Amino acid sequence: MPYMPQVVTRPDRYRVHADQYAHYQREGYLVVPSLLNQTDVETLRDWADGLYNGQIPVGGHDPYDPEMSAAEKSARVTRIHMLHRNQPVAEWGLLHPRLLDVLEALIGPDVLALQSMLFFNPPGMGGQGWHQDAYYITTYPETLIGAWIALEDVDIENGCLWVAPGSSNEPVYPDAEPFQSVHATEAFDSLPPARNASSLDDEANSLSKVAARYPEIIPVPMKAGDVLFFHSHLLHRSYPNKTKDRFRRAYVCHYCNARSWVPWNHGESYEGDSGNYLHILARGQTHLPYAAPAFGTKVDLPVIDPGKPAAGKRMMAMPDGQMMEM
Ligand SMILES: O=C(O)CCC(=O)C(=O)O
Repeated sequence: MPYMPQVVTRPDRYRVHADQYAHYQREGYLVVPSLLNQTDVETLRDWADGLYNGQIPVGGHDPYDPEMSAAEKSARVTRIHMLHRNQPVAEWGLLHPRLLDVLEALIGPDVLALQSMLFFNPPGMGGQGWHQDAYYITTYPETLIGAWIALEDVDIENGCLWVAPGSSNEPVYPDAEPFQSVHATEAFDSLPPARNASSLDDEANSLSKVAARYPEIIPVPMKAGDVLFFHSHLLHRSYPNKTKDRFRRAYVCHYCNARSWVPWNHGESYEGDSGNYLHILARGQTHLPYAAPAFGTKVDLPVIDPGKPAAGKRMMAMPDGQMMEM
């Protein structure tokens, strides 16, 4: 079937600069300031507030008690996963066209939306030790990427993310249990298992030592509406919110190239040998199965005319060493 990626033009389309692309490839992360406007951030934040305060019911959590104290609320929930499967606003945020514009440039053209996580991190809560996201979400070939959307200003005090720039060049350190989280471990001469990945205890978490080999480990302070894109091999972490009166709300979503095979469904079962059919095609096309948005969020997929020849250039090497267009 003839298919060439076609960029959909919109007046607010975000165009990635070559320097931004190179920064992402070199350092393993990229912050795009003000990718979401304040209206969109408020939509996500109001929704997060509704969930946190119990006005919007969340499956799997205790029913709302209007008398709950701040301490009871924060003990009730610090983060919620996969909300895009049952909440229209979560699906809208996951498939936000400006996020997809950047993803199309960094891992596209074909983009599959896999996962969503809403972090509340009220005062005193949250924090996740050093880890690599590809340890948790498997994509073959590995094309996983995270998009960390700041729903309010984040800094060292309220628990922003920290990254080890360049650590995206590390392999994924596998689970102690073989075959659970990484491919081809036998292809490596020595690949020590990740012990206690994500633990806040740096002595227990073996990835702390890998991160410490990097010359700088930096915090990533952000303004509400900024988005941090980060490579799935990048070592990153966060600390608990140290403030007494500020939340650290973030909406964090994961994507991969839609041509990757994804034997993953957030720990849930799936039919057959891959979960691709459960994940939403957000841009482009794929030869693999995929899902459509459940709540009708619009995605820009190309209309393919099977009768139209592919638009790609075909080149041929000439005897004099030059390339000629056919
Ligand atoms: O936001 C956080 O505290 C941790 C997020 C994170 O590490 C991730 O999404 O992989």
